[in-house]
Amino acid sequence: LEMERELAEAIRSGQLVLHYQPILDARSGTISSVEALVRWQHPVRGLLYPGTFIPVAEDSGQIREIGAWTLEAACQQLARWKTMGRHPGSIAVNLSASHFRDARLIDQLSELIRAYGVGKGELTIELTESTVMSDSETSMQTIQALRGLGLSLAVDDFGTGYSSLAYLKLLRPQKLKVDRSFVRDLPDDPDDCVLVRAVLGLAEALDIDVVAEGVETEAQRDFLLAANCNQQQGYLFARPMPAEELSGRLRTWP
Ligand code: G
Ligand code: G
Ligand code: MN
Ligand code: NA
Repeated sequence: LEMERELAEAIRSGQLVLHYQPILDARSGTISSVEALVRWQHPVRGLLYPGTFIPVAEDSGQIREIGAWTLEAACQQLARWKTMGRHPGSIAVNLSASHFRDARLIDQLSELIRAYGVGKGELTIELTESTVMSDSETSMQTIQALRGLGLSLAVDDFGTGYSSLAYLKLLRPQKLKVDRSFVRDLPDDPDDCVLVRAVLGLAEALDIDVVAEGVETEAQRDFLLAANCNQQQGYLFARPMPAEELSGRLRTWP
């Protein structure tokens, strides 16, 4: 309860910050998009990571407020980078299941897109398999609405949840993000090698892009490149960092 009260104060008084982690074309080393990750600059406890407060916020319902704040901060940063003559490609925002199911989400997004001049594909929504799979009828409608707004859809932590291949065919997300648990033991674990190649084959057949998460070693990078998985994210390339640190590395724009 103490945390809940503090979190309400944090949202109100601007203690939340976004850090950005680039997703690279590992072949050329250029940044193709960035993922926004929320942090809490706590006045006493220092920089807190989402694992320490997102679960609390999910229980208290504050996750929707955090989500609304995150979406706006990301759109604002996108506009700022464009004004600076820099472009992140696309900014990806993680959306919680309850915010995804919130009836106000689509209006919120369409207002942000208008207010910040967000172009088609410039904002990506990351959803987990369990989020899209639950209540699939309503999910489909929300996904169609997101797409109608020109947003791009990524399935996060792919492979860790319950999902059917039928939903991939139906949803046609732009991106699958292969969970880092499948990347960790590459290239030594033969099962993971087979699994990752299978996901890549499936995605290629459905014309969906694949991002490998949690790439930490050159051996992982090289295995993935050889398997034709160019889009990679992980500590090998960069950790999540404040926007100002990333600005100089973004492609020039227009
Ligand atoms: O750096 P890392 O500790 O940032 O993130 C841990 C987890 O928190 C990840 O699973 C990520 O998806 C989640 N997360 C990070 N930022 C947000 C956010 O803005 N909203 C939601 N719902 N989850 C987030
Ligand atoms: O669930 P989601 O994919 O949104 O989580 C992103 C999380 O993964 C963030 O906490 C981010 O800090 C973390 N992360 C990013 N790159 C790496 C990496 O190379 N190794 C590990 N262990 N975590 C990573
Ligand atoms: Mn993510
Ligand atoms: Na993930």
